[in-house]
Amino acid sequence: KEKSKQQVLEELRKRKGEYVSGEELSRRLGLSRTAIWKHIKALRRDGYQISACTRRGYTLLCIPDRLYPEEVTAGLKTTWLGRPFYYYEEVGSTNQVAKDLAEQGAPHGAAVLAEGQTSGRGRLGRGWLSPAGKGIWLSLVLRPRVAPWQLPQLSLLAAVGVASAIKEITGLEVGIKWPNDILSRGKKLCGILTEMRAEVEITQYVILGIGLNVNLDIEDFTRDLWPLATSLKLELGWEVPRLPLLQSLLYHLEGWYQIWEKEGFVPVRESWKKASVTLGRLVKVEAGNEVYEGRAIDIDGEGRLLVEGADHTLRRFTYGE
Ligand code: BT5
Repeated sequence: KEKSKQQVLEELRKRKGEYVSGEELSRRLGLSRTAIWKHIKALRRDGYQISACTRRGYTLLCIPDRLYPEEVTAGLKTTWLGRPFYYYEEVGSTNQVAKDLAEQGAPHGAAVLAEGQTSGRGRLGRGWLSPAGKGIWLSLVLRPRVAPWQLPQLSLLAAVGVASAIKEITGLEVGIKWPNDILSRGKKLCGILTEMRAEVEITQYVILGIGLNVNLDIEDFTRDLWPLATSLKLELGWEVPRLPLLQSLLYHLEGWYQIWEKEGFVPVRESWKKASVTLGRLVKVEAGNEVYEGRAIDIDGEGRLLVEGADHTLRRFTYGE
């Protein structure tokens, strides 16, 4: 039933801008006129705006602002990222769903997306606000063939990929705050949470969680986030279509991942440094129980942040705040 509904949609999509008669649809798809009408009604319930006109038939006016897997994969230019694509209306945390799927053997590149999350996760046990339909709440299952110590590079890579997609779709130049917050005018647009299962030498899988604030209005944020957080809509003043943004995000992430596999960390590092708002600044790094102050000098060849203290000693940080 789902399949023939998708076929009806496909026919209407092919002929966008014109009317297709119920008779023709029923002939092409081998379905009864009643069945066609039922599928039209179901598509409307999914949010597709379809006009029905006596004697002329049906025409697709508008697709819903939903990230349905059929819509996402229809225009997806990736070869492996986002395939398969798991879609949910609402989950606790897409990272948790992705982890469970990875444990059950989900392949490298599998994606989990939810319209809304009820207990979105930040780092270090913090939460992530994820109102329905307003953002891209996405987790990717990756199985990199690298040792666990190289994985911080992957989070930096993710930030570079997100920045590329935002630039392509909206033209907005964003900044990256170490390790991988995406900022606009100093406020957080996107957060990245990397979780993994690894042994000493072998990486089993990495879950790359990306939370991108797309069309949140100020009232969608809790008051405590007003000075700290923003969305693309708030930055640009217009509603950003999530579907092409998501497709671009997967495309750029795949592209950067492939560069990383072939050429190593050097090109990723260059791009990260260009977008960085951390380097050159006085910073306070919190790692574990330790707090270290100094100037952020560079990202080294392994992806660690180099901080020079007042006494000119250099410290390297893999993780931290
Ligand atoms: C992060 O944590 O920035 C990582 C966020 C990752 C979220 C994605 S969504 C898809 C996937 N599934 C999940 O369950 N998680 C991932 P951190 O650096 O710890 O930042 C968390 C802090 O940012 C919170 O304590 C708030 O202060 C703030 N915050 C919460 N929600 C926010 C939002 N929507 N936009 C901006 N800031 C937010």
